[in-house]
Amino acid sequence: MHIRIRRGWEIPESMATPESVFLDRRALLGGAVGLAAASLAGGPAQAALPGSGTGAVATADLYPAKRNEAYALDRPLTEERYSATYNNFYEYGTDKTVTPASNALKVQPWTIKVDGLVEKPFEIGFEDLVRKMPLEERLYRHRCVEAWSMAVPWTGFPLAALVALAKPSADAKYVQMQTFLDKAMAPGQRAFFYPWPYTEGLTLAEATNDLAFLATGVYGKPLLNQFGAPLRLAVPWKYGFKSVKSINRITFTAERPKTFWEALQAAEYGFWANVNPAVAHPRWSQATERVLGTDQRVPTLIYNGYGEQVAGLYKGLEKERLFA
Ligand SMILES: Nc1nc2c(c(=O)[nH]1)N[C@H]1C(S)=C(S)[C@@H](COP(=O)(O)O)O[C@H]1N2
Ligand SMILES: [Mo]
Repeated sequence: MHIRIRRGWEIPESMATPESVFLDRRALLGGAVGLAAASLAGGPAQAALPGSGTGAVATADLYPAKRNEAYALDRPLTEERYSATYNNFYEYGTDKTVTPASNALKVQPWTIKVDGLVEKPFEIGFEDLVRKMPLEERLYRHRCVEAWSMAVPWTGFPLAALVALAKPSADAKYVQMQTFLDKAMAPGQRAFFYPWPYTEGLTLAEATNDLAFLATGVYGKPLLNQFGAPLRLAVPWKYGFKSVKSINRITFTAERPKTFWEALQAAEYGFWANVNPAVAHPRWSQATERVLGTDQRVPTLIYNGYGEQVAGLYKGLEKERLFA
């Protein structure tokens, strides 16, 4: 039997959910679109982890990597059976059950193109890249803009290490990261009204912050496809949509990149997207979050609890829409 002391903030969802969230939920179920639709409902609690996704088996010998204890958690890890069966990966469908469809993702071979404002553009095979990089495990929180959260053990390397490899020139101000574009491999990309490929971006200062992480694995093994194999971003102080999956191109630019969700719906999803419980989404509150795999709803923290590491990045940017 599993007994656990409930901490102060771990109050049941029924007690913590403000009425506005219940109302929003009803509105959403009444026919809202895309990103929000499945958000506030419960995740499927499947008995066994489906054998979905091959991961990058050629690099399986690198796992598990040594845990970096500097990145500790204030909450239990989300069990893999929940986090691996409740995913946002629009390339494979707009509901949370993309796991079977994401079997179509082929991650071997996988090449990453590094271009734009760099000393010399290059392409590098995923396996070459990952074997060059200092792999470590970090426990990170993840807060989706849809008001659910998880806590997972990513394996990967600091994005700063890739920036160093790329040698951006002095006029580079942003790092744009993109997912592959291949309608045959990703049926979701046949939906023409989305601005494929999925594109995200950070300022160079954000990208070289210690917390910005490129994940190649999770739960001590290579990423399963549904997590965004073979290479995905993890920027835990920002809403989850910033953490772009299945990256195959990294471009250094002088101009702020237009991101996927910004292109689709700029009023709701901006470039900065830093987590802030005090700034509501236009259609729902961000004050609390449902913890995946539990019946709990907990308060959301400013910068998702990572303010000490990242708040300084935003000094002088107060006029920007930092929290949406
Ligand atoms: N390419 C791509 N990356 C993506 C998404 C997506 O649909 N496509 N969804 C984003 C969103 S909204 C979230 S919350 C996280 C989900 O990551 P997870 O499935 O590993 O929990 O991936 C992000 N990265
Ligand atoms: Mo998300």
